[in-house]
Amino acid sequence: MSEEFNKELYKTAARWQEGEYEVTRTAVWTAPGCHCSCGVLLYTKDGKLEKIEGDPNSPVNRGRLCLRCINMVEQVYSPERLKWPLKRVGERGENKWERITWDEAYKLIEEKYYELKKNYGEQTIVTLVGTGRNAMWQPAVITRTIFGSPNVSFGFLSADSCYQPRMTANLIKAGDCLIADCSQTHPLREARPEWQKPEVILVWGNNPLVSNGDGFLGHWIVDMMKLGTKLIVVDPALTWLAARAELWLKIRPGTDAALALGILNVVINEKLYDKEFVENWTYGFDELVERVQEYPVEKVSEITWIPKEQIIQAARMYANAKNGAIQWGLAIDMQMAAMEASCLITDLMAITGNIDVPGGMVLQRYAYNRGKKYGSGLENIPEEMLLKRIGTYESPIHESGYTPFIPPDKLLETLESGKPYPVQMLWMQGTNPITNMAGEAPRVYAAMKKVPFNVVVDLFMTPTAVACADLVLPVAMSVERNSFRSWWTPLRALTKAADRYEDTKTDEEIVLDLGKRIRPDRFEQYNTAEDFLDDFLKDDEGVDYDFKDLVEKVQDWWDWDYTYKKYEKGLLRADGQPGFVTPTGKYEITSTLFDVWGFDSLGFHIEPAEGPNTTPELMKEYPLILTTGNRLWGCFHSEHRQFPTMREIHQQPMMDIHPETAKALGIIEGDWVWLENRRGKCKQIARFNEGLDPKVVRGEHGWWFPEKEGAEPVLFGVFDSNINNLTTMGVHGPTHYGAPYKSTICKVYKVTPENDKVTPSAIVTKMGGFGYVKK
Ligand SMILES: Nc1nc2c(c(=O)[nH]1)N[C@H]1C(S)=C(S)[C@@H](COP(=O)(O)OP(=O)(O)OC[C@H]3O[C@@H](n4cnc5c(=O)[nH]c(N)nc54)[C@H](O)[C@@H]3O)O[C@H]1N2
Ligand SMILES: Nc1nc2c(c(=O)[nH]1)N[C@H]1C(S)=C(S)[C@@H](COP(=O)(O)OP(=O)(O)OC[C@H]3O[C@@H](n4cnc5c(=O)[nH]c(N)nc54)[C@H](O)[C@@H]3O)O[C@H]1N2
Ligand SMILES: [Mo]
Repeated sequence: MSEEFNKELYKTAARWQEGEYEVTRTAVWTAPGCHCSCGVLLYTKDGKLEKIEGDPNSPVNRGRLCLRCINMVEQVYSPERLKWPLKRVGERGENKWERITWDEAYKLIEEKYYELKKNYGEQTIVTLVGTGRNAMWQPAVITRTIFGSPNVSFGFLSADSCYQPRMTANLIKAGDCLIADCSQTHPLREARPEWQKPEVILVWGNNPLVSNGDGFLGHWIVDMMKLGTKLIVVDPALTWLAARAELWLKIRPGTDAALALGILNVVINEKLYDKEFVENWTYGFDELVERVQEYPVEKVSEITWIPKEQIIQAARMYANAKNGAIQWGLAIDMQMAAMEASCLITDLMAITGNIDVPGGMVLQRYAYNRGKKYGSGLENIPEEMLLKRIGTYESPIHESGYTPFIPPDKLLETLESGKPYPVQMLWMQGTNPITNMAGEAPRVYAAMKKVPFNVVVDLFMTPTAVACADLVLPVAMSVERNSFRSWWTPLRALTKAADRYEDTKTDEEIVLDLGKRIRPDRFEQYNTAEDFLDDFLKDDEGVDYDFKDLVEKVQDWWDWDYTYKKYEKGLLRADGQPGFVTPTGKYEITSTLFDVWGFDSLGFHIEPAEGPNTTPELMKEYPLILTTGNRLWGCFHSEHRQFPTMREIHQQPMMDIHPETAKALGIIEGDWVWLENRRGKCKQIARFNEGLDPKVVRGEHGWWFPEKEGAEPVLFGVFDSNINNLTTMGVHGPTHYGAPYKSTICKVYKVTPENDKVTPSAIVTKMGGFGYVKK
């Protein structure tokens, strides 16, 4: 470990006594929600968490913590937490429950399972999972290894439009994922002799200081800025980083593929690319040269609303930099041309010679290849069962098994039509679809109600649980669980420090308990959840350690492969040859896999499904472009609304609007306004934002009101401010990846006593919805 860390001041042991506190040095992940897993010191007394500090010796966060973590004590002891298993007693939606024991809950699940298996087949059990929390492999194992069903869906996230397009582009083109190199997780950090800071970071469709998405801590960018790195930011709104950038490209939502083509046009035509890399390591460059000629900067400027000069300047600045990183985000995935934009931006990283170089984009795998995630348990699904996956036959990426998921939009159609078979049970672990994840939430609500038996495994009584669940299982929080994690950040133990809250169980324990009951043959070797973790940790060749080692040697387990230019050194491919893990061994600008799937592997622009150029008629009624879901400091998706401190910071849902636009609509800042389009409406509070184009508004996602009545028609007010009353399901580009969550349209008008007599929640739960039928 580096001398940089002050061992005198900050201990490096896994656990010690400090006065009356026991201090556990570990990391937290979820629950409650987060992508990050920062290093922490947990201070407990008599098994109770009393305070939490950032671990100064953690190379990941170096002592820093976000407000949600600092607020952990309030969250762990929130009286709102689910305390024991609950069985529905009233009608669905009445919010009437009876306390049952875990044994009774498991018996109920077993009974259902055997009944469904006998009468309908295991495939009629479908699992919905959420984003990258510590509830990824657990529901996957329950579904595939225990229930034997092949149907795991990324919740109801339309067109898998989070991270899947970006990762797929990286993987098909470069064979591995590409992560911006801020020397982030190395103990020596900036002191590594072989490292150089990125001269430029292009922050694209991402607000990393708030979101810290996919394990990338936003403050690493601030660290780089302090070293002199310059920023280019692509965002329709003026973010904190955009305000400090050399160049801010204020893009029209949903046109990022066009911008990428414009930038590539300049890079290629001005010959700013890395000729050596292109010549020796790429496949299909000439086709890209041809393609970008279709996108001269004038045309791109028209499509994206970004001045031509800025596109040229951005291209020159990024390509001329000695090394440049791209920190990209969700907005790339949430558009029709998500896959196309992802491919093009990956190409930009490649042809500028920024792959696997210091301060560029490093080719990464999970630490020690320990990546137990959504694909877990697939090895237990026989071929004939795989053929029963819902909806995959229409989407080559899904059918080929390239993703472990089934397509969410097709799942919705299946719930509605009962074809190819009626779904009999939904297992939801770590997702709250109608509140947050699903596009067209009212439609998803109606479809989920039709499923005969639903289980929710969560921390809180959510609107989804009240509306649809028959059984609710309470889970433990991060500080109460033993687990581990590996992502683009090092492998780390998550060590239990606090006693278990009431009668909750960890996600891992639920896997074990159910496994022992339903598939004892597959679970007989495990006695505790820790045995299970040991097994996961040990299954890679060559490394022999167990969970206990991981906990105790907390200081030793920081790992990232920081070798650069691995493709030159034969370090990527299983055959030991130089090259990338692709069919051609080259970086694939035109993808052989895309050819097989029948997709155009060179990116192109796709207009948003609704917008000035596609639906000019509709724009007369809904004249504003709506982007949704910009992240909030204190809330992770639908979570955190029940914690008083987080609500003090985010009291109500806010929508951003340009003051001129608001003025023309008679709206003053702080007014409640309706956002409405063909599919529905919701209300949020207007907040002025001069950094937006006057024709663009932004609405927050994930809002419900735990303080309101749970029973329908109120249902915690879940549809009242739900931006997903306005978004879509079943609308996406040709690859089935990427839905326009961040580029739809709406109108905005003031809420008045007259137009606010019937709440959207009542409309959806009692009046059959907003009446929109897709034509
Ligand atoms: N606090 C908090 N952190 C989170 C989450 C959370 O809910 N809360 N969610 C987690 C998850 S699952 C994810 S995927 C990540 C996502 O985190 P990010 O990738 O940061 O995504 P967003 O905050 O949705 O949007 C980022 C930026 O994109 C801009 N934007 C909107 N539309 C467009 C567009 O069409 N093009 C471009 N270029 N930009 C656009 C928005 O104005 C915003 O500033 O955050 C993760 N982290
Ligand atoms: N309009 C719009 N909608 C969006 C987005 C947007 O930008 N705009 N963003 C989308 C994106 S990128 C994503 S990834 C999805 C995310 O959607 P989801 O990941 O499904 O997030 P939530 O709906 O908040 O549901 C998460 C639930 O899991 C519970 N939970 C938290 N931690 C744990 C745990 O460790 N174990 C278990 N068992 N449960 C846990 C929480 O209490 C919560 O009820 O939302 C999407 N929705
Ligand atoms: Mo996400």
